[in-house]
Amino acid sequence: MSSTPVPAHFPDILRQYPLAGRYVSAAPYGSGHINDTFVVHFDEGRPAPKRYIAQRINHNIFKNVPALMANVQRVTAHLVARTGPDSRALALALTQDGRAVIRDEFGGWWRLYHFVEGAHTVDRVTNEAEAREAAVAFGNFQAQLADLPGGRLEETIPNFHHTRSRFENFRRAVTEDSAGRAKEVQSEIAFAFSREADADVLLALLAKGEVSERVTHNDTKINNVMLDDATHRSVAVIDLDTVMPGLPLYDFGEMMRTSASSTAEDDPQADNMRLELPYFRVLVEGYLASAVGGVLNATERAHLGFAGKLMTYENGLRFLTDYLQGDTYYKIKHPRHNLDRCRTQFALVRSIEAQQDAIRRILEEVAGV
Ligand code: ADP
Ligand code: GN1
Ligand code: MG
Repeated sequence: MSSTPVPAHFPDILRQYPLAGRYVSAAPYGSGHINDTFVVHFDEGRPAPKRYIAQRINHNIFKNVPALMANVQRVTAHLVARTGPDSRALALALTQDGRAVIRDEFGGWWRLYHFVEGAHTVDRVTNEAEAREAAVAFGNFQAQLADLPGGRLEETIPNFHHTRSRFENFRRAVTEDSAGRAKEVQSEIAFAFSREADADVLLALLAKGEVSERVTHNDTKINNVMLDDATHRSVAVIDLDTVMPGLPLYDFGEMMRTSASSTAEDDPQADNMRLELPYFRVLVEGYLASAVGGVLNATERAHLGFAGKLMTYENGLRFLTDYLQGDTYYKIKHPRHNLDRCRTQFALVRSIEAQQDAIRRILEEVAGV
């Protein structure tokens, strides 16, 4: 699926919200791989338009949208309360009758967020300060949710970071070969099988109680944190669809995968991809300096580098699985997009392995393990 245009019935959706001003326009927005995101402009008689983010939630991926939105409502309310009156945290707009999500006549699920103004996202980290900001933001985010009331959050995608189950899905995709593509990706398949044992490492530590489950974000890509246009400080963590029980190591690992890498996730030239150690160092510094730093135990701190390798491997497996299944999950812009993404991820796994000694030295220096 590629970027979706604004549907003709979009004004009908907006009419369900008590919005001031005159609807001016809407356009596809951002570079997320999952939902259909649109920026919406309203004229309220001021020089700058009032903006919203409308999203059609991908319900092929999120099977229980009402439960997902119950999570998002709980989390956004808690974050707004935690961050105080000047909060720029992600906030939902509700319909005339107080609903956070609506269903259109075609079965699509929609929600509306207030636009976080004066801030931006980046798809690639361009300097160390940005990487540090992301690490502090996601670390603080996790700490802010440590006392979320109301019981365990719903798992919006069961086994999301259960790497063993991701591996078994991949194995099944190879066996079924439903798109007839297995033959052309033999070397990627072989690489995936060669690292199978990694899939169980964190799950085994969890089973032994050596690392613990918390409320985590689970999709800590750099473009899921908004940075202030002027100060470049983080102002809001967004994309809350996968906020649910997880391991802090998954959040760190996803950051390392996207913020300490040398090129884009979909660079067609996979050999451009390697781990950038200086960024890895600032991510560790930032994560440990954030409010979550104090709660990570020595086992968790010692596995920060491994977590980056695991999340990179897991994403590589997921892209390869989607390629083998004929591109049914992620949005793609061309037929080899998922294969390109898989190749960069496996190149990054190799690079992390090749730099293991340096990673260990940084963890000794910065994390004391
Ligand atoms: P996906 O799940 O598809 O990644 P996101 O929720 O991350 O969707 O949204 C996609 C992009 O839209 C983000 O990377 C960000 O640039 C932009 N965006 C999302 N929500 C907001 C918001 N409330 N204010 C401003 N920009 C936003
Ligand atoms: C998806 O939604 P987005 O683009 O932030 C995916 C992540 C992957 C990522 C790979 C719900 O993230 O798990 O790591 O693509 N989100 C979901 O870029 O599957
Ligand atoms: Mg996103």
